[in-house]
Amino acid sequence: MLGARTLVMGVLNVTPDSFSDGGQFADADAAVLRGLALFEAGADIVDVGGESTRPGGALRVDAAEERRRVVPVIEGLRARGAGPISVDTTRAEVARAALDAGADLVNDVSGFRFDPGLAPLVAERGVPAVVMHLRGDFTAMHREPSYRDVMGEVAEELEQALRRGMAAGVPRESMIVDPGIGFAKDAGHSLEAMRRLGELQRLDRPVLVGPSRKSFIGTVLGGAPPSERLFGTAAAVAAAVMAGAHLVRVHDVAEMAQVARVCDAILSAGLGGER
Ligand code: PMM
Repeated sequence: MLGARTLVMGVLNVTPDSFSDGGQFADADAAVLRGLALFEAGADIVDVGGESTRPGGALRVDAAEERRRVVPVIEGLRARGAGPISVDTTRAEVARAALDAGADLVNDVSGFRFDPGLAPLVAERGVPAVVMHLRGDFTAMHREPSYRDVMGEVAEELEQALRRGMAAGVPRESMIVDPGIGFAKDAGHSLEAMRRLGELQRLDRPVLVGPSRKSFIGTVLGGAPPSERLFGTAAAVAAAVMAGAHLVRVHDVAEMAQVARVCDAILSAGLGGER
């Protein structure tokens, strides 16, 4: 749907634990350099986020702080001629400031559920948006998720997210869907969602998948910590591309761009160039 090549979205988390403790400006500078390095390594888009959604790190920062983290980084990247930038936020206030600073798209892990002002803003600005699947809020989403049919329900709830967007005036064609690997899903749910990714094609939208370094990989690998999930991430990225993902959201951009390129080549081999 986006062409023959899988796009790579590089993760740029601007949270206090992400960079050295050299103060706010030093952190922003370091984040800008890191973002430029992600493009250099092959990222097609860099996703800038100022709020951690990790289990245990779920205490929400306030909107002003989230804005203070992401805006200087987006401005810095824009000033340095960086490529497309997305802002990873669930809040309209943060998204507005990020778009004003030069962001090109909005990545909302709540699928237009947390902030009723976000979809109208996306509509008004005419930018694309990622709608991700998530149940509950930032705290509840890590507790005992339960599904009868994980991918059936994810697809149905993503359709509802698309409808929330459309009701606010966001064209269906400008939304990208994401099954939300690791969000309100235990390891078994995440693995099954990865296996059944192809079922999201019925939504007729590009699919983004973010398996990078996530805990389901650690579970499969007998408790490997995030720093030891590189090959597991490569396997998950390969599986996602082979199952039809159009974009992958990853931390290890150079490595995963290679994985995606090889999978793309396999998918298009013998087909005369188009997948
Ligand atoms: N995962 C995280 C944050 N934002 N956005 C989308 N669209 N999809 C994801 O899977 C996703 C996301 C959490 O991962 P991180 O803390 O490693 O960035």
